[in-house]
Amino acid sequence: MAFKSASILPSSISIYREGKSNASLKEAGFFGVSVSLPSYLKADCNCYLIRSKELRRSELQLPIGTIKAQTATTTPAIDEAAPEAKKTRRKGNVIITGASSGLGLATAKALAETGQWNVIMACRNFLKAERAAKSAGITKENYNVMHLDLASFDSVRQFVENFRRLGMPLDVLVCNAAVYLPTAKEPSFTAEGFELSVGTNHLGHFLLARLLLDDLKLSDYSSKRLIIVGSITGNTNTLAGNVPPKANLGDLRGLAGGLNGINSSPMIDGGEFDGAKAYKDSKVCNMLTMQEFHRRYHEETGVTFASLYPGCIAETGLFREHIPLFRLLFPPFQKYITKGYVSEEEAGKRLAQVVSDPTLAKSGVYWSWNKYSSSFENQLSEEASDTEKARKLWEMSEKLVGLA
Ligand code: LMG
Ligand code: NDP
Ligand code: PMR
Repeated sequence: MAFKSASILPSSISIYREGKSNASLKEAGFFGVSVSLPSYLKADCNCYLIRSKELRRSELQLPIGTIKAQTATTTPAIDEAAPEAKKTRRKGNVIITGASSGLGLATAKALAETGQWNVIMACRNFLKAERAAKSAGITKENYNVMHLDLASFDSVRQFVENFRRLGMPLDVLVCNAAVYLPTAKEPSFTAEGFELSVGTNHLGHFLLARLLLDDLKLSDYSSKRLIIVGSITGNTNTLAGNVPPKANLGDLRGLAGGLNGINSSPMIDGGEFDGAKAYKDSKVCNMLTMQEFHRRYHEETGVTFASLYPGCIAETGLFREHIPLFRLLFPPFQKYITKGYVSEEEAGKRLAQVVSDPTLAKSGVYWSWNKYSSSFENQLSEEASDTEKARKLWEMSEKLVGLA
């Protein structure tokens, strides 16, 4: 565990690397500078076609996996069971967006392997997702692939409808999918005309999560959760968050204008298009949204809302648009220099913990891991924990996705 500072940072900026919070450490810094910092600085049947079997499941409110694993005669026993026993007997149902590669796929695998979870892989490319699941060795009793394109509100709404038709309870939703367009010179847009990174990573997930909250509320699972993947690069209280261009939502004027690049800027803060900044801004939105969900709904619904930085998974598809030299140097840079590197498998286990570990049930938390892979509650940057900005972001996002 280590909190580090670097000479490129102004003295007022605080940074951390992986480490326990609430500690003050002294260690050689990133550029050899030694500093002490306080803690806070630092294809087959796995599709959603509705068949008669599913309709019966729908009536019974049971997950597909339960039916596959048990005979019909065992199901009434579940209904008759004492409430506590009922809570723990069935498999959990978890939707993971963007489970066709990287972190999402690794998390799907980690959860499916336990035999305790039915993973709904919500993906824009159905065939790719099926192939990915197969080559990852996820067994078919433990997953379904459903089509979801977060860059289209129609697709998000259609997904929710299709999921509801399955009749299975929803216990955990993981908003994981993302796009990163660091080399784009011009913005690209979602179906409804929002800049693609914020449109996909934030607005698509915002609509999805708002709609599926109703389903989560109905779950009788022991711990129901809504998880939105965040990142260190959106947090300007870290070294990684200070690599230009830095995240900054400003006064949200671009978002208020519709992020369409026509009569408004494509950037949330109203500035010139910058793909790397748009991604980092979208991650700030993800972390603010998680906290606003927590403030608005945790008490009323009992749902746990959480975000996380899983570590730097330097080889995922996220960097597919970056220049080849970056893709070549970035993994060794993270492995040997920053030591922030984490494998897809390890990152998947971390997110799987946030999904299912009873010790990570606290709501409103941004989880990180130290170098021994122990989780801790991390501190968000000033902007990523700004309650007023979170409220404004929520209200504007509601309008943009058509919920207000
Ligand atoms: C922005 O540039 C772009 O403007 C934007 O469009 C978008 O692309 C965005 O975030 C994406 O980037 C930001 C700028 C950072 O990025 C760069 O200029 C490129 C930096 C590339 C860094 C990639 C990591 C590769 C590092 C190479 C090291 C290879 C090491 C392999 C080691 C193997 C070990 C066995 O701009 C800044 O951050 C400004 C500050 C720059 C600080 C100076 C950088 C120091 C480099 C630190 C690396 C240390 C290298 C030591 C080399 C040792 C070699 C043995
Ligand atoms: P990947 O590119 O490997 O995975 C992203 C996934 O999102 C893919 O499955 C992709 O689908 C999917 N996706 C993209 N656009 C859409 C869309 N419009 N609709 C539905 N799905 C879509 O990247 P990572 O695994 O690295 O990223 C996963 C999460 O982890 C992201 O939220 C990212 O911000 C976060 N993260 C990543 C870090 C890293 O170091 N890699 C660090 C910190 C956070 P397809 O396969 O079809 O392209
Ligand atoms: Mg960063 C402790 C140092 C640290 C960590 C944990 C990360 C994570 N990065 C660190 C440091 C640095 N990075 C430094 C010193 C530099 C300048 C050389 C640097 C550069 C850099 C670039 C150009 N880093 C990057 C990029 C990207 O394009 C990645 C990005 O910003 O994607 C949005 C990235 C990342 N660095 C990370 C992590 C986790 C990323 C990727 C993804 C993300 O946040 O989702």
